Amino acid sequence: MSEPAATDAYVALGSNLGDSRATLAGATEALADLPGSRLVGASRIYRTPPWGRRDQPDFLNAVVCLRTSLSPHDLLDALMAIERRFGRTRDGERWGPRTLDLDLLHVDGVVLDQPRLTLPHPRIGERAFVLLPLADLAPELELPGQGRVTELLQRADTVGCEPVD
Ligand code: A4P
Ligand code: MG
Repeated sequence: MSEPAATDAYVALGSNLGDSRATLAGATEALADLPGSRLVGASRIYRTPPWGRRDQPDFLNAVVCLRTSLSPHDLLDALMAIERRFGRTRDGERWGPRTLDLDLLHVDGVVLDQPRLTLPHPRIGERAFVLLPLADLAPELELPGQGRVTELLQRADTVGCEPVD
């Protein structure tokens, strides 16, 4: 039986509770170990001011690229399982502090508009904490319906966002 074709998938990592550096390193390893997947790139790590809800600690953010034969829905399930493994709880509070947030940003060739999975992630263009690390990996990437990463980054508010390594 032939293997399903592999595609590039971009995953955003964020953390602002606990040992965020160790969490991002551990989560990157867990992503690289997913079945049918390998890590093809990892951005620098950025310290970023909290977006959406200001009264919480700064975040560390990064983006990784996986080449994977998992379907987008299977990949999303795997991201949620890794979040739980790193102590993520959902208290229903939107944009609140978290040990680990993994968002699926984009999968090459895939556009989806479902509540459970929207691709590309609909809020990439508003978020310097996603665009800065994504531009480390794929500045020329064209996000369907949103535009090219470098162009979105030029319009984003990057004040207070700094690489930490
Ligand atoms: N969902 C739909 N599409 C996707 C997708 N492409 N990737 C659904 C991931 N999930 C997707 O997510 C809510 C639902 O979105 C899921 O059930 C999934 O099926 P969630 O992770 O349960 O909830 P959440 O993380 O609180 O919501 P959301 O909207 O993902 O939060 P955000 O937008 O990630 O905001 N500031 C800085 N500087 N850095 C940050 O990383 N993060 C947040 C969290 C706020 N402020 C931040 C940061
Ligand atoms: Mg999320």
